[in-house]
Amino acid sequence: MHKPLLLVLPVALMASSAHAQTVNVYNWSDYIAEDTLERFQAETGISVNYDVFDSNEIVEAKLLAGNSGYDVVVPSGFFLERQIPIGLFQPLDKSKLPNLANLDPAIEAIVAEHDPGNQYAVTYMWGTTGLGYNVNEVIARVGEDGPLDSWDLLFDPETAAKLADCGISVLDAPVEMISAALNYLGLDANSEDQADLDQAEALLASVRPHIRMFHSSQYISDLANGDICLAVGYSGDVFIAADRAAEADRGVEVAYVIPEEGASLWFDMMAIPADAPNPDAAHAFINFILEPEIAAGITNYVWYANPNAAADEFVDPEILEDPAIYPTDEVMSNLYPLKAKSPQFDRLLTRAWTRIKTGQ
Ligand code: SPD
Repeated sequence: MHKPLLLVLPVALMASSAHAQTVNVYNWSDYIAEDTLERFQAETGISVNYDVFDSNEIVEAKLLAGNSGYDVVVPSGFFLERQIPIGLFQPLDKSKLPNLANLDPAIEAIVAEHDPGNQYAVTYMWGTTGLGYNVNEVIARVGEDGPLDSWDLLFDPETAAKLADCGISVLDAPVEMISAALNYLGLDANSEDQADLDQAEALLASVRPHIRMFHSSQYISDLANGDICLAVGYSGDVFIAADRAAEADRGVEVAYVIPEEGASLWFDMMAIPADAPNPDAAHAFINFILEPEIAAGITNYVWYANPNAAADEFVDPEILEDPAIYPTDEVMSNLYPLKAKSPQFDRLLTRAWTRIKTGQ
């Protein structure tokens, strides 16, 4: 009489507690497929509170303040790297993440630079930061033979001046923008040297009059609508803009380029805050994202590469074979990974960035 009860009761309890569970997720904007959250809820019974951000600095400020209320956050590796040692995350319980087996060991090895032993975080998606442009408007101003695959579009003051009237937007992301300037100057993109930073600041200041907007997500719709003609942007976001422009069919053609001088390579990482209210639900969410068809579904919708080797067969061949999304070894050799910044450099960087933005 007692045995069947014992077998049945825990299942009933599990089902009712799963229904009562919620996972609080904080992710980048425009970074998930339309049906991902719905499918997660249908599969696990866990509901999702989903908030979005467009800057690593915002996530970091919330985590540092504590009690963010989030169960899963998705900072980039070069921010996560300095957040792990100060105790902002809890170690993953890998026994709850069987789908870790799907991850590409080559990507695991790269992100272990940020998270030694892959103990605290799992790659969500990864990409590059390059240039998105309105093909017709830019060619009309710089010519077919202009520097269409070069950071000259932004950093050469004469070229940038030609594009000022159709609109230049840059990321409001100091690490990204200063690294791009350092790299363009032939310096180490991750340099923390004051003299190097001064040169990068001077370069950005020289083109500042031609920059219309500092924003890290608005360029998607602005490019798609033809409201700007050049954006420093995240790879997938520019592809989303290109897709929306093509769908609208109003004569706007958007292209993404990894400039010949190189571009940054970054990895956005799912991690569980130390004070997460529901770590079990967080593990369930991360494990779900690691399902091959789910990861592929996100990639197919947001045009970012995923780290999931088992997902490749479900990724649209057009995406899988695009070297600007899944870089070949040759493209990869022209990318520089962003590294964590020290607090000292961060202070210098923040001041420099404020001067650049305010034009002082
Ligand atoms: N819309 C999704 C944008 C993801 C950008 N990741 C940021 C990487 C920072 N270097």
